[in-house]
Amino acid sequence: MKPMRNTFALAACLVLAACGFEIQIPRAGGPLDDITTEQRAAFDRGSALMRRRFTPSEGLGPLYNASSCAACHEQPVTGGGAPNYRNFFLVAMGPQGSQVPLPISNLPSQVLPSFFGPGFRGGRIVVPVTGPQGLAITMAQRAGPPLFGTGLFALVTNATIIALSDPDDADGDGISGRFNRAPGLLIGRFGFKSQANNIESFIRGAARNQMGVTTNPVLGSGATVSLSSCRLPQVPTTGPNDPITDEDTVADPEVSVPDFADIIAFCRFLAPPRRLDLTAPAARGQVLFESIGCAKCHLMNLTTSRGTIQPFTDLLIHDMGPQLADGISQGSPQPSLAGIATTGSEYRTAPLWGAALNAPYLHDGRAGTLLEAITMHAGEADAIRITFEALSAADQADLIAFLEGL
Ligand code: HEC
Ligand code: HEC
Ligand SMILES: [Ca+2]
Ligand SMILES: [Ca+2]
Ligand SMILES: [Ca+2]
Repeated sequence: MKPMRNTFALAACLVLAACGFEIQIPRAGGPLDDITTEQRAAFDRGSALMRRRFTPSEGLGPLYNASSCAACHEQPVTGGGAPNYRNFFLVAMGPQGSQVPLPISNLPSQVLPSFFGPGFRGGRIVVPVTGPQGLAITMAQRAGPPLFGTGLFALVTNATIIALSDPDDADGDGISGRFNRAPGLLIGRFGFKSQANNIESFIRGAARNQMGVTTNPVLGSGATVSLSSCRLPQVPTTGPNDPITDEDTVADPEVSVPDFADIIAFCRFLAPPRRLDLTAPAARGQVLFESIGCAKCHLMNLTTSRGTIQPFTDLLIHDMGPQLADGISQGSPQPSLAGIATTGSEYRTAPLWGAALNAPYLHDGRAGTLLEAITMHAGEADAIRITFEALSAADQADLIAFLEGL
């Protein structure tokens, strides 16, 4: 038995050596390379704080889904995404466009918490089929997305996003992406529907709604991309310059301002994944990716105030058809001639950098593989998906090889 195992170990070492040591360098999880020493120190402290598990006596709850940020942002390393068992539910009451959180258990947002802290009644919130006066109840799932490079979206100017939008498909290519706006009419970049503009506000919402952890502002409205005032996207009663409080007995804020600043620094400075060298199949795949139209939404190059990045998104929201539609309306989308004021079937073009590291895919993690994610495209992407499905198996494999190297 023992010699056998050694033989396996030796063989494994030889295989690794033959592949070179490149596979051992993590492709993601490190900081941007042009940050200062102090920013780097804040990033490192922030990484540890992402993994910090809060206990009820430190402020966890009273309602929560997870006890740390990393619970939903840890695959394959801190700052990544999460497997489907970490999915949470959104519950919205009322018609699209004026949806509100469920009027029970002091829910601060549309995020449905799975757990109750001490002092609160145990068990789960029972979601009624319809609300008071027969108001519609809409439920949807969300899967934790990777945060690699996400902070760079704050450096894309509003003018860039506005110039990319084509709400009425004036150029007739079948694609009518529009920008979404956070409350205060600020152009959105963050979240699955580009519903948020200020990354600090977004994270304060996550801490409150996912962990029951309260925070004070660090930069406050100073962190909005247009530097004007804005309200928290998921905490309707609190502005970005206001402290968040909750109803447990732990003094607020439950995370100190310096610690919270480090968490924000981690999210702002987390670098995009390192791209792999372009293999011959991947190079052929890139040509197909562009020629069949994937790059119309998954835009290769995006200009930022610090140079060009390759996130493969336009940060616009697109109608993805009835199967992917979730009936949840977030933000105030750019007006269009079609007059649709809600985002129930629209999503931000998913960034494809690090695609190989990002499974499961789509807003609720319903796709387990890249191929599945592609074949679930509809709506504005209908014609392009049909073109993809008509490709030979070899061409499809090349296109996926391209995605795997991003
Ligand atoms: C229960 C799971 C869960 C927890 C816990 C959680 N997140 Fe998230 N996170 C998500 C999901 C899901 C989204 C996408 C939400 C949406 O857009 O509706 C998200 C989005 C984000 C985004 C924006 C990503 C983008 O592409 O625009 C950031 C930044 C972020 N989270 C940081 C954090 C931080 C920091 C914490 C801890 C304070 C945290 N998250 C806790 C699940 C979670
Ligand atoms: C009309 C715009 C549009 C076009 C065209 C388009 N996509 Fe997408 N793509 C999206 C949107 C929006 C999402 C996110 C949908 C969701 O979250 O439910 C997405 C998600 C994805 C994902 C999942 C990524 C993740 O992390 O969840 C992959 C992979 C993908 N697209 C690849 C492609 C490929 C390959 C093509 C060309 C065959 C293509 N897309 C064409 C808009 C588009
Ligand atoms: Ca608390
Ligand atoms: Ca168009
Ligand atoms: Ca408290």
